[in-house]
Amino acid sequence: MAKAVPKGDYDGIRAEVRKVMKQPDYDDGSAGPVLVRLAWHASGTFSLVEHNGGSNGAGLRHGKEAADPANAGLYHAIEFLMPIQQANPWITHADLWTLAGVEAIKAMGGPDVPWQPGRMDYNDESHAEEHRGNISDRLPDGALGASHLRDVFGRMGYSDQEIVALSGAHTLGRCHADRSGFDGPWVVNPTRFSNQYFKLLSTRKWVPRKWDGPLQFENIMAGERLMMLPTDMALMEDPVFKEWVLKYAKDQNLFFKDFANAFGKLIELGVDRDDSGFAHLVRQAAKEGKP
Ligand code: DDH
Repeated sequence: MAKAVPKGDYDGIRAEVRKVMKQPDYDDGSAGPVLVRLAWHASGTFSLVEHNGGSNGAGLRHGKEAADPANAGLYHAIEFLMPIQQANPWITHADLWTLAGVEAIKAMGGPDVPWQPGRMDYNDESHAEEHRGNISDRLPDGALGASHLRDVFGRMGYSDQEIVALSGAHTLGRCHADRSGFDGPWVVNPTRFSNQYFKLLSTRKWVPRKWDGPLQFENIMAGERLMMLPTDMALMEDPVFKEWVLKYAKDQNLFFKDFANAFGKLIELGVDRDDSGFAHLVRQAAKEGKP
């Protein structure tokens, strides 16, 4: 049972997030990585051009977005957070998910990511449909390459450097064959936020795994089968991406600083606050032809 904290006490909510992160029977004993992925997938549907998608609304609880195969397994994260929201109905799901992501990053040893409240929730699928527009197929496909990364992240307004910084989140967690089809963690200690992903990506020899599943790359380290997706490998194949991989592999402080900026921007995508601090229904602005 989560604790009820006073309205507006976001530090109190952060403390509750730290408690639910401890999940001895789940994955590597922590809900942290899947909480980070929830914050990312809730936000990463944003389009600068259509001015829809993004973390406002927490639409991933409903209909089409919940059923998107890219979001398979994220119900675990939603369920881990549910008791906190039930004990504290004053916080929106959209605020809770993004706050849980940034608190998980910090609790796992990562940087402080800027966060502010004010997101609203879509109450149900028809409310979501009305406001979010068509945001299908917007999340990245791990089987593809560098131009796909630039398409997906360019749509959100990200530079090459920011794409590489954000990809460093794969130092956390793992792939699950029953969710994405891919399998395994990227690093040996997947609940510790560090620049290990860039170190391993740039220094180990990655070979295609011989198995029945989709193409992924592997390296055996300390008896563990580590993995890279084709999109991870693309960061070493593209000369501009590679330069940033090497920089982040050498300089963890630079990675932390750039990651905090890029993740902070991610969870703000599509959140246009009004004077009272609450998010507009951004779809409305798009309908009226405003940029
Ligand atoms: Fe990721 N990611 N991600 N990812 N991601 C997966 C897991 C996790 C891609 C594909 C996958 C980001 C970018 C990309 C996290 C964070 C972030 C899985 C495995 C796939 C597949 C899912 C499963 O089977 O459970 C691709 C492709 C990209 C890309 O093209 C760039 C970004 C930007 C982030 C971020 O947070 C900023 C995290 C954390 C996980 C581990 C989840 C878990 O349950 O553990």
